[in-house]
Amino acid sequence: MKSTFLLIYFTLISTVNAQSLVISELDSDTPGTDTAEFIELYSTTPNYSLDGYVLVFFNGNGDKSYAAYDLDGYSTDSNGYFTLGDSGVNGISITLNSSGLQNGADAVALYQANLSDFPTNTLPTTTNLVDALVYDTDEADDAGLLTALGETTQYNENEASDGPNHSLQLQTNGSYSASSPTPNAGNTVLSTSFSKNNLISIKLNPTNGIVFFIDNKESLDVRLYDMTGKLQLVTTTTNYLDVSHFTHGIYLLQIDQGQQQQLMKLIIN
Ligand SMILES: [Ca+2]
Ligand SMILES: [Ca+2]
Ligand SMILES: [Ca+2]
Ligand SMILES: [Ca+2]
Repeated sequence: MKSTFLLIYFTLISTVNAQSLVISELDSDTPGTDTAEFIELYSTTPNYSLDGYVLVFFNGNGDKSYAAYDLDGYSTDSNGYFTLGDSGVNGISITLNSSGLQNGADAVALYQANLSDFPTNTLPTTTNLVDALVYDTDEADDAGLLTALGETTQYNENEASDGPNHSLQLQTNGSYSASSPTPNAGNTVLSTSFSKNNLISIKLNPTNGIVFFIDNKESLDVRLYDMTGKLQLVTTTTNYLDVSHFTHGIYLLQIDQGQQQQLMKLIIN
């Protein structure tokens, strides 16, 4: 049992380690004629160089690429954000071309590759893939895109029935939820609803840096690891965890309650 936990633990550590740049937000469907679309990337390291990265858009109709953006020469800003979008969107560094960002079922994928590797109509691949988001605005799941990009979940920008006014935003557990757009800034929705398989639900208050354990009454043993796997915090708590003194970035949160254990990615803004 213990060795299984350790295996899962080290697998997660290596996954977190490898993911220094993520797709943190996507807005494909915007009011009117979709002139406020954007994609936000986030790095745990401020001013992170984007040399060697390319962002590729895949059309779910045919599952081939329809646009690609070379990120060579760019870097994330002092808060770790980098945004591509339609002209006029707050904080964009690259303006999307006329093909825009399709409303789904479609995908965006971040690769460590060259622009020349992804001419229009290239098939999706997991080779050199850094991160991917398969999304829709009420369309059915595109199994082809999901499989080709190694993903299991397609996220719905219209999940709260307000797709034009919502974007998909990365949550603390690595999933995406729809809320009011926050281009080039911290995602506003950081509360997380876990599936019933998970031990507890948490809510992160990004302003105060407090992780709340929702409706939990039992004592929890909590450990927080940084991206190098170094233990940063060990404590026992029931209701909340104060992470306000940690520098922003991606951490691994390990929660033990009796014989149960939960591991999750925690993004501290
Ligand atoms: Ca669109
Ligand atoms: Ca499409
Ligand atoms: Ca939207
Ligand atoms: Ca954001």
